[in-house]
Amino acid sequence: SNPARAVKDAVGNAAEKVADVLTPDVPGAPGSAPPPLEEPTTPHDPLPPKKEQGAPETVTPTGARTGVPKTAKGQQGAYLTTANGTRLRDTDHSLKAGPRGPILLQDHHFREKITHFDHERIPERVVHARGTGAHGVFTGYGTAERLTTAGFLAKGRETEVFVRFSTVLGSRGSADTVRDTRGFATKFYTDEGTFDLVGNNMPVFFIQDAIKFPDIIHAGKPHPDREIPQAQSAHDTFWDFVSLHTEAQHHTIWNMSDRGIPRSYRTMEGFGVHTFRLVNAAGETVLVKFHWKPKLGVHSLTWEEAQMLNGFDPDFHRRDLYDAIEAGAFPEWELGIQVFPDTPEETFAGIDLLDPTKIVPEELAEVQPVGRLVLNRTPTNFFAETEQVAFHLGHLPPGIDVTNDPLLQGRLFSYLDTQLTRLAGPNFTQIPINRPHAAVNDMLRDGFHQQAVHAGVAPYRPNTLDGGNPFPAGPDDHPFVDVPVTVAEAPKVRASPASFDDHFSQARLFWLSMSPVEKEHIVRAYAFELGKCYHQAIKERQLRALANIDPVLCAQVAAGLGLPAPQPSEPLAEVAPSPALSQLGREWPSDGRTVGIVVDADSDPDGVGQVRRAVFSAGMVPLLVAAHGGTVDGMPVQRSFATARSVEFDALLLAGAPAPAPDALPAWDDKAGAPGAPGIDPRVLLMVQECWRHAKVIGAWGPGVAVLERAGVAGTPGVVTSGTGGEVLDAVQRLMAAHRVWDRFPASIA
Ligand code: HDD
Repeated sequence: SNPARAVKDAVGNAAEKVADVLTPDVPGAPGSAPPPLEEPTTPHDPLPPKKEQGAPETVTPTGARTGVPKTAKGQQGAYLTTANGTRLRDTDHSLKAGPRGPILLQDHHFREKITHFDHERIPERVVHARGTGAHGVFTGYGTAERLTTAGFLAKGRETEVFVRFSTVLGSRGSADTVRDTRGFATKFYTDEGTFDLVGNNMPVFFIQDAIKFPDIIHAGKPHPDREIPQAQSAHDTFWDFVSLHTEAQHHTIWNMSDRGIPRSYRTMEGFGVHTFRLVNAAGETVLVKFHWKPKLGVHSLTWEEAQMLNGFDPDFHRRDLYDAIEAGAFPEWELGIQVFPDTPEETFAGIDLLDPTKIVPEELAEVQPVGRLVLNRTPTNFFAETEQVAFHLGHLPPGIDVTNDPLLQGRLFSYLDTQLTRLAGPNFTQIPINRPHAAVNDMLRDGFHQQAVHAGVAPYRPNTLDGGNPFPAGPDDHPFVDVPVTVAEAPKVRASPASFDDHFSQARLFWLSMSPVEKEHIVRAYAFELGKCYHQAIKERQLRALANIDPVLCAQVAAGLGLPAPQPSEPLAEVAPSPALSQLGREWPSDGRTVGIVVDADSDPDGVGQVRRAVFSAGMVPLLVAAHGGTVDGMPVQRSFATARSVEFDALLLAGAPAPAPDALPAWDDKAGAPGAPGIDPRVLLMVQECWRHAKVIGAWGPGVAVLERAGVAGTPGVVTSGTGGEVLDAVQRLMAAHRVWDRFPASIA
């Protein structure tokens, strides 16, 4: 398929929408006076309500009205009121005994305002506290119809969804680009009840039994004495645990790989991790694993980029998701399933399907597409939607059931339980973002924050007083089916199956599947993380685990730590690599990618204008970078040298060779300047050097070519210096399909 065409199709008229934002007749763009920003004084209604602001609707046992108007919303009328709707004249001064006097206890408005404020925060999630979400639509392909009755997978069926992406370890205010697993939780509001697919961007987990979850999380969270380090695994308690608890080694090598530092939420795969059971109308079952495949491919940051971004833009992933959606470059994934026969052994190709530390390589069981997800709307209010959304693995629609994976079984308890504290009670499914889109007629009553005004007198069954309502669904009314799986007669034990004892074979499979450059990144990640540990014994113990994965990996990490490489304690597993696990070797569309364009007074304005438009129509985002804000040749400057940093760009174009500006603000924090080519602003040189180091495509035309020559990078792989601006952009875009200029990384590992 033609990637450029795919980009066009994907972005469609949305790219035009972005282009509109920068056309001269839009307020704020050059050529028209910016609108005055004055406080409006004529009372008018607030913004019209959005769908998600509607209050929960409740079906009563007798079908009578609930008393809660469906249109209830947070903001009505033009005037400021108390929480009880009394209009207020003044909210800027407390009621005092004279202008200089003390505040009166009787000031009920003051007390209401401050009391509410004092209670604005709710507990953050105990894990996955840092996250961001978006609304979208899922469309079924109908390809799974033979396997499951789940209606949302039917051909052409559209289902609204809300997705929340997250990191695991950090607090709510921590940085986005830390090395960590990412959460990928999807709420499908199906008309047969809500389905929550609560997955990660890695297909395996640290532990095989949910009872160990507090252990791995206590080990990964900051040390309890000093509460550092924040949002990272590079510390003693994490490595103490994973080196002792070797079933964590497979997930850990994924975390140490580039998958631990995604370029964007849009470029992550998602995995349901566990094996689930699908059941069709005839009651036949199969076992499946869920996969999300991103349309843009799987891409990662480099470690240096990730570290820089944590300072330069700690909200990088959040911003990237919102910007892409608001620009119309809607993120897309295909949902796929790997299908396995539901045999009593629950294994496939010798792999235990109940062991969440194991994958089934795609080469052995193809991922078959069953539907498509498009994220097309950002939340209206972060707290109401993204913070209050509550996922739970027990939110299952008819046609999908669980298996006995002991991690999944424990999760079925934890997700309901955690909301009771986090959302303060059992009625969290009535919060608008959690409200099912299917009709609800339960017999759950009362509790904190009950929103429904239930009618009737008989929330019990059987009853005659409410006319027998609600009625259990018959077999033809499409109820949830608990698959009648036979439970083996077995002694009550605290034990795992013997197959769960294999802790290294798949970590080795992952290592052997990596390209040389990916292997090198893994080595460096281990060397960094273990290098941050204080206890020698922990480093040595982790090296012993690496020896059981691969001798080259172990030797290289040991060299980085300055320690001897131990011998394996068990024979190395004979495993075939899975090429599908590597991120390299394929080409992808470049929708929503960011291209920095450096300009100065000598740049050719027509050429720059054309390149900018061409970047737009290719579905990417051009950012004009110049010495100062404002405009250059009538074009708005989006980044000045003071606000730009290379890590924001996927590719860099130079249409000028800006000289240092001695009379403007100092070019550098340190006025002595920075080393580099004389006559070129050192911040531009730094941008070029960083982009080159991070293996990004760089292009230049006109005076810009001189910058690349002076920076010493002209003529190296992935640096385009010949042709017009348009020709340079074409060549740059072709190279961007591989994400990075991989040839630029020296590969020392075969
Ligand atoms: Fe979990 C949140 C994913 C194992 C207990 N988990 C949470 C979120 C994701 C995952 C994406 C964030 C949901 C959101 O955005 O609101 N968790 C996973 C995956 C696991 C996993 C893919 C293994 C395959 N989790 C796991 C175990 C337990 C938990 C074994 C407990 C026994 N997870 C929780 C939790 C959280 C949570 C404490 C915190 C906030 C929440 O649930 O709603 O219940």
